[in-house]
Amino acid sequence: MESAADPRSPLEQSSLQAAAGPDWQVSLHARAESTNALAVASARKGLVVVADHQTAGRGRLDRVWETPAGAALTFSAVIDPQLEFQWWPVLPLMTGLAVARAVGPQAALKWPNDVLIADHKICGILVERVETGAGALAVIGIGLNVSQRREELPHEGATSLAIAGLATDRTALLGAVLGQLRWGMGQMLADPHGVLAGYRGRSCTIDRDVRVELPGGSTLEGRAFDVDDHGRLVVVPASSVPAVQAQPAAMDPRTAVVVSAGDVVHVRPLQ
Ligand code: BT5
Repeated sequence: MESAADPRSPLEQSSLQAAAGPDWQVSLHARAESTNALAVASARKGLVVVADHQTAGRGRLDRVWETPAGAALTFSAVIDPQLEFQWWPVLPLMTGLAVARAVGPQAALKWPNDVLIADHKICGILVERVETGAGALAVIGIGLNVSQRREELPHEGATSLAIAGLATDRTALLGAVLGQLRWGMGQMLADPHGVLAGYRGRSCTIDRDVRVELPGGSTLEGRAFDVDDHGRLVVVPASSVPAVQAQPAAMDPRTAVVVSAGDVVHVRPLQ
């Protein structure tokens, strides 16, 4: 196990496997370009690819996920969600909820699936779908900033568990996140609406003024009103918010725009 004194001591295969438990098969790489790439290439249910140092982490839309050696938890878990197609878009949201539950009450969710602490990004999530002869598997990629110091983070809007004063044992964190992921998968089958309710309960985007950068290059400004049952962000455009200080209840949801993909900037908190 990692010592509390040195959160960057190398990860160990046997300790990770013990923390993960028998539902998962951990494959530890001292160094790998992208755990998602490795997991997609050899996807099988229960595989968990962990990199002690990930050197070319993938974000969404070909962006990069940057983490120094030994300072982050970077891994990809392969699951067989057994979900109807309509529920697949909720998987990244469920993953964010699982990470937030593992991190603790300070963690909040920025749509679609960033985990924040004190409005700073602590975790990024990339879910990829892999078609196999026996159906579709999901590769759940999670990058959690653990012991980075401020100067080791890629931008001012990022933070780490160490900066937040939270526990930094990467082995224990892997076990905690996988445990919550297992819970989330069960909930997705039993009560997906409950997962969305849990997501909304930890959302720090709902009720905020936002700027949404849409895939086509256009921008939508307004107030985030809700996350709907398909996991989409419901935004009331600024032009139809009667007054900037209006309370959410004063908005007319009939003027709302539903966004299924995009990057959100939190413009300012609701007063
Ligand atoms: C994400 O993309 O946030 C998904 C990141 C997923 C990374 C994991 S690590 C394990 C697995 N294997 C992989 O190859 N990937 C997954 P996106 O929403 O597009 O955000 C990317 C943006 O986050 C970048 O453009 C940076 O601005 C920012 N960023 C990069 N590294 C960061 C970090 N360590 N902490 C906070 N923000 C970061």
